[in-house]
Amino acid sequence: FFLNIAQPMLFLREPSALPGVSASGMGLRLSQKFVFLLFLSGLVTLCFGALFFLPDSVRLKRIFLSKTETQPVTVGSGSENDAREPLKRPKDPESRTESASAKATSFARGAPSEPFSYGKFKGCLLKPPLGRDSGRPADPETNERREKVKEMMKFSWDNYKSYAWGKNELRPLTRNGHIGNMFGGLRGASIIDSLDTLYIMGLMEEYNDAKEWVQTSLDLNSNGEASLFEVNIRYVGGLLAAYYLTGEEMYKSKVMELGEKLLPAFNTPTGIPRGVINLGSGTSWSWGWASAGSSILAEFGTLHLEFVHLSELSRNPIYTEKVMNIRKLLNKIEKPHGLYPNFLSPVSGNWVQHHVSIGGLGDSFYEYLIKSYLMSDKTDEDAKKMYYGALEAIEANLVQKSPGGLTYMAEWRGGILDHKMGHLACFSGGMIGIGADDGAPEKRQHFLDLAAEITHTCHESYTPTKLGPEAFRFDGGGEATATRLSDRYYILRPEVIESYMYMWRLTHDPKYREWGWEAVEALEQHCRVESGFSGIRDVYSMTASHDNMQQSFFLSETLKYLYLLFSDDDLLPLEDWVFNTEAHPLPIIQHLFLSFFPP
Ligand code: DMJ
Repeated sequence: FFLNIAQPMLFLREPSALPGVSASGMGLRLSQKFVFLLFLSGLVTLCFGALFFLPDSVRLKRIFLSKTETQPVTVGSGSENDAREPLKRPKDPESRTESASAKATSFARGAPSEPFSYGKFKGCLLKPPLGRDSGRPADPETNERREKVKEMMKFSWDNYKSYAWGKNELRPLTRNGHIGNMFGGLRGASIIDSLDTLYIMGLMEEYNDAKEWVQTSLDLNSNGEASLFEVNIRYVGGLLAAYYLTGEEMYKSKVMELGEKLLPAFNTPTGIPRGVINLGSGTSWSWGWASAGSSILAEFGTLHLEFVHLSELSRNPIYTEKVMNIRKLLNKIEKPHGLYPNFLSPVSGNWVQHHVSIGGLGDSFYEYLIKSYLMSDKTDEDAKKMYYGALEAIEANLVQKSPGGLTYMAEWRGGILDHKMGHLACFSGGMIGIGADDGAPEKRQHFLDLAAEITHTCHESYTPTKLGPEAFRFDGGGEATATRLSDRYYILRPEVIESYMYMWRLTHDPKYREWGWEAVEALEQHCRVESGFSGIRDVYSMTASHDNMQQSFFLSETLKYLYLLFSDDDLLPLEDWVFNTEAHPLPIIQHLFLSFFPP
């Protein structure tokens, strides 16, 4: 492009240098050419200039400018040396407030210019990731319970290895593997989802088998249709966590390779990604079932944590830019009663339907707001504002009290309440709990109480098998009960146990460990089969009908949260780690977010 302009300019400067051309003829042709070339170069300059003045010129600039030129601009007057300083966190958690006020100055230094250093990262953690003694509790009964959970993990893993190795999930009744169509031809979802669980449990032989499989057999050159959300939370999240915990560079290169393959999903008029992407061709489209080609809030809103870490590791802001663009749009768009509906058009950037839910289709969007704030070491103020704003709207419009006194979150359909809560929505007890401390001072206790009430309601739904249904209702005389046959199944989901784990860490109320143990016993009684664990079709029947599926999130989340529940708090301490929505731990790094987006 540049050469085509430069060549005629040379020609005009030195016409006589052209061999075999008479002076007069040359003069005539020269003047014609001169006018033509002048016109042409004017046109080209105009077009080229116009590209840079388009509203979202960042992407275009990226095409024309070198990578270094696209790095964020350094603000303030920090020296070059300052810019290269490693990102530091205070060693003393008490001094966190001080660190927050120091942040503005640190940020003035701009983006880190050195490649990511694992050694420096480890030095920034406040505590050792596995604690003093791998989180082993002093109390013998708790330790026994923890050992039981570890045994369940080993049992699930061994059976997966025997009958489904390399496939996505184990079918424990038929003793074979399941591939499914969520991961676009990627394999080994249970392996990727298990890496960090095996590692923190000290199941090292199993962990090494998993690591070797990733090294030798995880093929990222697949050509199928993948859910952007599922690949992100399980594969990207799983590989990131494995890297941060172990420092194995192989995980880092794999996750970088995979991250790049997800980028074309964002090539839409608004930058809101579509739900499905072909990992080979990069073509993307919306789910057939999503109304009017829309994208789903819980899907495009559950990328932030992983994508910010992809930027951190690669030192390439593109991933953070993609998720910041989503946030920008969500911030700007008008929200009915302050609520975020579940469906948004990636073409117009408008809501498509006014259905709001803290359960399926909405859930982890809210989770990622508060976790983005926490993961940035409390520097990402926008995420904080959006989270507490959303929570206020949820409290004003969705939070209800049942006649029997149970607090629950209803769903909202264009202003009409559906008095139903999904199992998925039960993560919100934990979410509100971890966000309580950073709310307005007069609201902190209230948030903690609300978190405890929601967790209590979800525990109430776990009856009589002591496992809970997919959805439960509070109308028609029901109190946290599935009134429809089709809502009675339990597929080894983690959300209720997830909330027990957070509430335990926050309050140390022994009831959460008791409730967790109830769940362990119920899983053993109703879901354990000869060759693994299986979901069940009816939580109200004491005779189990199994669904023949050991979900990968059982290994990644359910068993991990149970293990953490019975461990000391110094195993993956919350001062240093946030869990992505698939329970993969990602580190809190001071300035992680702001190093690419200074305030
Ligand atoms: C997991 O994949 C994640 O927790 C996700 O956010 C919701 N669904 C499953 C577990 O139920």
